[in-house]
Amino acid sequence: MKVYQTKEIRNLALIGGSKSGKTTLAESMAFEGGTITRRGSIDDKNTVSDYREIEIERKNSVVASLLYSEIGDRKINVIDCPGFVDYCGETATALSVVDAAILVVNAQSGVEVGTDVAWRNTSKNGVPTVFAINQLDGEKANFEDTVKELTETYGEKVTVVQYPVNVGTDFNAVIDLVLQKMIMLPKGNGKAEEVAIPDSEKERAAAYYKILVEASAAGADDLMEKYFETEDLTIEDMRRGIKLGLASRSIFPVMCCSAKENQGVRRLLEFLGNNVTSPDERNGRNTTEGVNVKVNASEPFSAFVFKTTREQHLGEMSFMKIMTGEITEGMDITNSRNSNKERISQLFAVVGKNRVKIEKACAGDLVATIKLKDAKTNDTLTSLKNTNVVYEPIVFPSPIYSTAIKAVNSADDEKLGMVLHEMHTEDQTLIIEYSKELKQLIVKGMGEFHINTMKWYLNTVHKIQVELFAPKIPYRETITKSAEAMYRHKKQSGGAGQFGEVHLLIEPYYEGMPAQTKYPVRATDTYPLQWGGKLVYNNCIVGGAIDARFQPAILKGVMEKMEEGPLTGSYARDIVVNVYDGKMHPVDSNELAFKLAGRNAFKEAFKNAGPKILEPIYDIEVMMPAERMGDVMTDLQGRRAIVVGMDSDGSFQIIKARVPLAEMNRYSTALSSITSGRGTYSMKFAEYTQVPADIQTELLKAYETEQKDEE
Ligand SMILES: Nc1nc2c(ncn2[C@@H]2O[C@H](COP(=O)(O)OP(=O)(O)OP(=O)(O)O)[C@@H](O)[C@H]2O)c(=O)[nH]1
Ligand SMILES: [Mg+2]
Repeated sequence: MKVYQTKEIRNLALIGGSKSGKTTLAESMAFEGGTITRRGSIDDKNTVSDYREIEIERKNSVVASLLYSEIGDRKINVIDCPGFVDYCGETATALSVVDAAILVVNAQSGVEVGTDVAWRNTSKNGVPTVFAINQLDGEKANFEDTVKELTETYGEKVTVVQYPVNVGTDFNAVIDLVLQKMIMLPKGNGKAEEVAIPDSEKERAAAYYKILVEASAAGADDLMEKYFETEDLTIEDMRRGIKLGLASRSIFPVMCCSAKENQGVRRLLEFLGNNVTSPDERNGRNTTEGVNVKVNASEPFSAFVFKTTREQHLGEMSFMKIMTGEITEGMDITNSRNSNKERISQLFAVVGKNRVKIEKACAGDLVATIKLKDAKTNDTLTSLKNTNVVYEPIVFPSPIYSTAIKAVNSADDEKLGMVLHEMHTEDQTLIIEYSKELKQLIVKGMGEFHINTMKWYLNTVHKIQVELFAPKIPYRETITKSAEAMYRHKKQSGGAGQFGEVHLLIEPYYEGMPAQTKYPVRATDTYPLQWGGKLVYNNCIVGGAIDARFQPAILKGVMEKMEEGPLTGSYARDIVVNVYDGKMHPVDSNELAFKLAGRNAFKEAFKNAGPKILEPIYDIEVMMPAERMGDVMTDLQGRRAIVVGMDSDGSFQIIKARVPLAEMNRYSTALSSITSGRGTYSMKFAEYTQVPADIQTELLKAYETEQKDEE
């Protein structure tokens, strides 16, 4: 294979609604670009892109696949992303390394949930976007309605560059306004043919052309001026305007195809090759020090690892975008994260499941290698001369769905932990945490479907049967008023006895509070707690009632009870402890005795200090189509939410609210059903607040029952 130079490379992501035809289009692109010789199909389960067992079984994409096509002297790299919103981490990956997106829209169903999500991702990342209206051969295809919906939803910058002469089973030609030709598109693998626009289409073509010219004028100031003066542009100017406007997102060209029948695909590739910028022309990638590095072939080698996968028979495969310089087989490189030296043993151009061995690749290219000892997603690889570069990581969406997980057979526990860890390295939107506090292994993901995919892998590939259940809520305990207590720990059994007596006063802690004056404080220490909040420990002992050497033991006893709060065993927080009196025994007093006395005195005082259970509150932002706002609001109110603001984004409304975590179990599934899949949300921890009295009673009861069960 030829070594492609930076200027000859184009990097694109195929994104869009689930089942709009991205993988089928990727297949036809690979076929047209000569990298496969036979077109597979989703129904025959033999595409190069959806080759993983789960993808074949489910007939949808789960993992983004890299493919490429060779068209003329260009190499067009395409990342085929899954459309299902739970796999949005894959889209985030792709959009962070490409220069444009092909947003595939199914002409049989118009704008869908996934279209919206994909669109928002391109706007958020500022990625130039071309719409490919697919499935024009489908019986229910409607081009005009689809375009109307697109312009209504995404604005007038959505501009027709091609339109189909007929749609449905008769789909066999498009009018291409850039070429000013009609392109005859035979179904299957026949060659497209350009002919003059027939008289019957001239009027329609002229109407669309007028809109295209006006839209392309927005691509550059001089074109705009020219257009204002003459209300027209030459074809060359219009073409220049499209290219510039695409890059600056002032035009979103609409192209036509049938991926399944391989109609319009070659022209789409040519259009992309001609109009999408080469990797060196766009913004580069920032380093962690904020320096923007542009793709550049003449610098020493550096690359960004954007994905790792585990491939059958090959092991771990690392996908990288070469940012600067070039990479060659056998090259020695360094991983900036850990300064590990690595050797590039083999280098591949990738077409889904197929790999083509290459010896060299240049800046801008997307390639893969295998057998790196320790390269992970987001790592920077450099040549030995360039080791101080570290590229900024991909920002993945935060997981919104949590579940507790355990192996059905406890003998699998260790393996489960290991496999989950491996899965996280391949999919960073899957987060694994062992919660010491809850004593549960927690998995967080992008939704119930995402978690089910994880379960499928565990069951089918790794043969681990698992159980999923709702995670416990990390409650906290605190007090609302002052209280005093004393405790005497006394034990006389046989030989040496134990004796310690502690008197203490506890108070609710708040920032900037004055010290109590009843018992003058002789020494004070503030302990920020790992689980949030503080413990202030005041030594107020006078006259040597308790030796200073026993203070650490008393503190330890208090801390132990803070770790396992007196009400429900949850962590306690925000308390001031004043130890003001006590007694010692000349022989029997020791650390253990004072620890137990401290612990029990604290527990006693806590009970009388207006103890309260606190629950975690999250800030959530829910986005939904305006017409579903009422239903979303009603549902949120049923979850004890407090609405704090509202906003809008196009035809979408945003509700900002504060909701107790305890009410958010399976929210993504509920929201999806209320909004027919069109709602999305994000959530972030805000604070701990007291639970309402009825809920406190319920929790206390539940804890009591749990304790009894354990006895
Ligand atoms: N009639 C028709 N069907 C198509 C076309 N493109 C795709 N399909 C069918 O639509 C279904 C989904 O196609 P895919 O290529 O898997 O769609 P996708 O967008 O990759 O789906 P996800 O990856 O799951 O989001 C399959 O049954 C395809 O055969 C097309 O151009 N015309
Ligand atoms: Mg797919």
